[in-house]
Amino acid sequence: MKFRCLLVATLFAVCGVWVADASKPSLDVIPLPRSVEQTEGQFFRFDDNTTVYCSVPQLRRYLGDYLPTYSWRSLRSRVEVRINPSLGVPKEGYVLSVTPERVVVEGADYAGTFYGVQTLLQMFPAEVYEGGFRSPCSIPCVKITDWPEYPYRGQHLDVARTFVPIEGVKEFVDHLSRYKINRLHLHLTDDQGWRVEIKSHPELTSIGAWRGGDSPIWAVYGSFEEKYGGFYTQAELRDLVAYAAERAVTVIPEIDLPGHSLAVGKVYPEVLCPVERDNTAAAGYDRRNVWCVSREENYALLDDIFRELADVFPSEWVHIGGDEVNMRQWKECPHCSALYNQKGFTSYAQLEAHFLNRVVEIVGRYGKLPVVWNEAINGGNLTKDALVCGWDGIKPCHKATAEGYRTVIMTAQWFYFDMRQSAHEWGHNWAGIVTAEKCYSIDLIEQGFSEAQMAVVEGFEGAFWSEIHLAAKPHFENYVEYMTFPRVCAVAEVGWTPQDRREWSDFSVRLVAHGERMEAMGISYRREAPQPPQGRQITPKMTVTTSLPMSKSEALGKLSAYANDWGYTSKRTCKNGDWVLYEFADAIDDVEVELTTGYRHVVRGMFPTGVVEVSANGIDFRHIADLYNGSATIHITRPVKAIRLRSTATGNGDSFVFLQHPLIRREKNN
Ligand code: TNX
Repeated sequence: MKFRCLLVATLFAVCGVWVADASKPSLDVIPLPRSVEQTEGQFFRFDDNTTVYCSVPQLRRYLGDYLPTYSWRSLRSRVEVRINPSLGVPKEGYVLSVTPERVVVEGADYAGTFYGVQTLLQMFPAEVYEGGFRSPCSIPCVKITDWPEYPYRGQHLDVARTFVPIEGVKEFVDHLSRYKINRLHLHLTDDQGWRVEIKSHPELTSIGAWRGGDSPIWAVYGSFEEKYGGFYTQAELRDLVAYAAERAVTVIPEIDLPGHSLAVGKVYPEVLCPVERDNTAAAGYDRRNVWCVSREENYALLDDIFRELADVFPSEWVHIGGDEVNMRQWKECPHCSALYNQKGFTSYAQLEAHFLNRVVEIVGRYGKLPVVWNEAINGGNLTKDALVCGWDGIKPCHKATAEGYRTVIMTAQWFYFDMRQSAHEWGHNWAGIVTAEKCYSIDLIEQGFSEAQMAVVEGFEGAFWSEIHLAAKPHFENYVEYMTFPRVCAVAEVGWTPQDRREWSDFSVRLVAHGERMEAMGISYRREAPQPPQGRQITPKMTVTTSLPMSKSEALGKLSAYANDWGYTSKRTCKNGDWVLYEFADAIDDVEVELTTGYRHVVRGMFPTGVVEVSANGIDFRHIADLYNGSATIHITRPVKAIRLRSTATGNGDSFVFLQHPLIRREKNN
């Protein structure tokens, strides 16, 4: 027996599951538990005869997918899982004790017990996530006493820009719950779509859930010709909520108000301020997206919406938005400006808070508390009941906490998972490159938060905004997973583990060990930075001209000189036949040319459809490629004097086209 234990110990040491260092149990659990003590004995051995007694029916069902689990005790059940309210650990806490004879998981509540189970699963070989293990296995004798540092450990998912079918959302929740993430912030509405069924107003989804094609909602981020979208029925959302609850995850729905509401405005134009607009720059497309504050019927509509929403989502919190409101629409509105004067406001941020306070009243009617984006507190008159999501830098988080608002830290520079993880890959970069290490590095004391401010920090949240998701899809097995894992593991630990126990060097080692686990869980996580494009960039002498009027007079000169790596906007959107011409002083040959209309990393401001033509003499052009999402990469193998991009679309959802210089690379061996 002794020999077998030794053998098992050696085997696991080799496999890296358990390093048999007698003094210090080294598990690779994420998030790192608060306290791990080594106990008497070496291992508990799981074999075909071991069964699990679990007294919590909901958890028994869950655990049954991994281990043989029963509702009664038998001689063989040497593993026990139960809730023990008098355990003496805080909310969501658990104690997991392993002796050679028994394994006991006890949680202070359902969530705590669920987390004890997650820690237990992480002590097994990765194959447990594929539905059990193929051979007997041993886990080290330890006593883990654990509870979270912060009550809110969230992940946000933007399903408005790119729709994620309900099964995908459930799978995402399943993955998040492995790492003790306990909030899914579901961004259900935005300019590009309304994704939640509201039975009293079916047009919100029958019209508002679709963009592109013949929809009144024009596409901005891909999908121009095809009608694209989708929505969740209330039945599907109830199912999601139950599924998430089984995994100790609360789903917080967001209806983004009063801005980001172009989709609603297309369905019910009367909710917008009655201001006439000159929309010629946008090919006639009206891009107003802000609810009118002074139209009383708007609050009746919102009442209907939140009444139904509250019935579907049991969460005590509901997110009501508040970010990036274009207040010019209110200034121009005779009714809103009259209301502004009548209230004696001195800034339009106060008018926004006035609107949101009315929404707070509505959600309060249905037993809910509001969550808002950080701009919502700028007027100084928003209710203190609100939970603030600080996204727009660390300053707004300082402000919110200093004013005593309960605050979730989701600052873009650390927690925006739509940001790139290295220079040469898909993603935004307006908040910089956000690596897992960057995300892990947040330290509120270092960031100057006082004790009083820290006391109102509810926790942390990663955000996945999905403007790029749709266009990225063909290139990734699962773009959401690529962008969120493993960064969300870092958020999980930031929110769970006390700061003085967190160390990147230690976390990163554990994270490597989790590669195998994430794979077994079926997560297409990001493994490493992709290769940068091959070849040497060159800047052959060139002149750029275009049929588009440019916003800045120096634009074309700068583009011709490759002098601005960002680019320039035009004064209007594209029309069918618009062109951009790159003429070279000397013909280029044996090069790869990357051509982009729109932002290079965000498919916006582009020629939605169009062609690439090349010319050997600068006069006669031939078609060589089509633009896809505004871009094309061509390989030139015969001398070319000029390249022309020609739009075959009128309108791109924006009131501008964004132009850049081409990226020209000498191909290898040249
Ligand atoms: C800002 S974050 C936004 C989103 C965008 C995101 C892109 C926030 C409250 N507003 O609408 O998707 O940047 O990174």
